[in-house]
Parts: sequence; structure tokens; C-alpha cells
Amino acid sequence: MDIAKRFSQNPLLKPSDLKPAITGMEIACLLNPGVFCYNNKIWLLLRVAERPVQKEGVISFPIYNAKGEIEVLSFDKDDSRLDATDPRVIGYNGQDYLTTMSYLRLVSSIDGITFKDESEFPPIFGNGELESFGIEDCRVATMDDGFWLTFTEVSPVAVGVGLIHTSDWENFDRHGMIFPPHNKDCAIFEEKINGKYYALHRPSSPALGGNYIWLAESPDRFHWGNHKCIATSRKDMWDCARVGAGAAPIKTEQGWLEIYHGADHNHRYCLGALLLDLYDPSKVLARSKEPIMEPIAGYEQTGFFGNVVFTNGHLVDGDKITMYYGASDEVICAAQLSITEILSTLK
Ligand code: MAN
Repeated sequence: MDIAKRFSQNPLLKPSDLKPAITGMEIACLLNPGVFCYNNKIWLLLRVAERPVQKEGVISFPIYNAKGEIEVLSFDKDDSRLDATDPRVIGYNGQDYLTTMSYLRLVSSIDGITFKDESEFPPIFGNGELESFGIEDCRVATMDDGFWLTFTEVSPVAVGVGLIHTSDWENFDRHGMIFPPHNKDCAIFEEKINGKYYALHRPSSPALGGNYIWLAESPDRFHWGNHKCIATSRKDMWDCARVGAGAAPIKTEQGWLEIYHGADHNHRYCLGALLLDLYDPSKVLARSKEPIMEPIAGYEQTGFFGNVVFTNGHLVDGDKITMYYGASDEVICAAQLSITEILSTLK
């Protein structure tokens, strides 16, 4: 059952609301923001996906070249070596590329509804070989020693998880790739458990196994080990093809509550919940049988890549979760959920 109360103002942000940050590009999509509070304001760290304005008969997209400069590649649409069936990915002659280049960008708000561009804060662009196709879907863990950003690094050799630390959103310490390929959807718990840091992450195993949610622990957030698989995809269910963590788990009296995404074989993305033991988060106490949110609004069904609700950021105030999410991989929306109500669906 869908229990998300969508904001009547949705979508809160669409591509035309912002100016492209890369010269000569247009914004194709706004996606999946990280969320945090800073300086008495609510902030979204948006994933912005840009590409050149598309010309008739040609598909063109940006990459970073070896010198770290943006370069545009173009293929004729009728070239038989081209596979452009998925709007997100281009296959050409055995090599995969992305149709857009993603980077991270800050917007802020007083009321959590109207967001304004924060152009005095620099966007975070992909940097170096492992991010030459861009960076995506950043989770922001707010901890007593600053903000810990985990995001997807994309390049021709891999999809993995990168880590950045910042305290002021102007100076960034890049710590490289913390979860090697193929891995994404990494959410760090915002406090230690039994003296250790924990994170959810999503490796993919191409042979045995699949796209499952794992738990890892760390003494310092840079070195991760003791990996355990805690949630697999489930045959014939709404999350039968892949699952992945959303934002940092929410501490409740009954356990750590994690809102995660699951997709089926038609790439329909819904959200569900996991409840993890407070003292041993590798123990799954409960899991949604049915989604708690499904793509049912028009803006969630039609867009750059339709039938998607995808979240990796929220604010919690008592029982109330204000969840920000990407709809149809194109616009930014928000919805409210009650922790008590989510927990009651897990009984
Ligand atoms: C993947 C990621 C997300 C995206 C979904 C739906 O999980 O690339 O960023 O929102 O697919 O396309």
C-alpha cells in the first residue's frame, strides 16, 4: 500500500529551474538528492545530469578526457553499432557510455518546499579517471565531525562508491573509492554502534547472487570489512530484480529503519522498508512485503525514465519523515511518511 503523502507542490524542481553548469550543455534531468540541514536551512545535494542540446539524427554526450577536460562524443543514430534503447545508457561497438554527465549541486530552502540555487557554493564535479563519466546519487551522512558523502563514481572501467568529507561545503576532502566495483547505493549510519561505523552498500554479483544490500563495518569510515549480505532481491515480487539502500538508516525504538528501493524486471522502481536490530544491524527484523511507495503520480510515471521513485535523502522530525526523491529520473519531489505507520506495515 502506498502510504506516502506527496507534496501538492510536486515537482519541487525541474531541469528548467536551474542553469546548466557546463558550458554548451543543457540540463536533461534532476535526480535523487542527498539531504541535510546546515546554517538553519534545508539543503538538497542534487544530482544534475547534463548533455549537449541534441541535434537531429545524432546522439551526443559528454565525458571527461584524460586531461580532465569535457569532451563531447557523437554517434549517428542509424549506425548499426549503436544501441540506444535505454535512455540512460549508450552501447556502441561493445563499449558502454552514459547519455548524460552527472555532477552534484547544492540548492537550499527555508520551508523545505521552495529551493533556490546556491551558486556561491561550488558544484562537485567528477574528478579523475574513476569519475570520467560523472558522479551520482549522493547520500549525506550528518555526523558530529561533519558531513560524509557517499556517491556513485562512474567510468569506463567501473561503477563504485566514492567518499568525500566536508564541514563547510566549500572545502572537500576526497578519499577515493571506498567500495570497489560493481557497487553503489552506499549509506553510512549516522552514529557508531558498539564502537564501530556501519554502512549499507550494494555490490552486484554477476554469477551467483545478484544486486543485494550488504552491511559493512569500519573503524574509521575509510576501511570497510566484515561484509554481510542482509537483503536479497525476491523472486516474483516488486523487488525481484535489484534492491539498494536509500539514505542513512533512521534510529527508532524498534530498530534501524531503512527505506530502500527495489526494482522489478521492467525497471519499475518502488520503495520499501527494512527494520534492522539496533545493536546488531546485520539482523533483519522485518521487511516490507508490499511497497510503501510506488510510482503512481503522473510525474512518477512519465519522464526521462518513467515509473521510478528513487530516494537517498530525508529529514526526520519526531515521527515525521520528509523524504525527497527523484521521480521518473527527471524531477525532484517530496513526500511525508510517518515512522509509526511504516513500522505498522512491517508487523
Ligand atoms: C539506478 C540509478 C539511479 C536511477 C535508477 C532508475 O538505480 O542510476 O540513479 O534513478 O537506476 O533509472
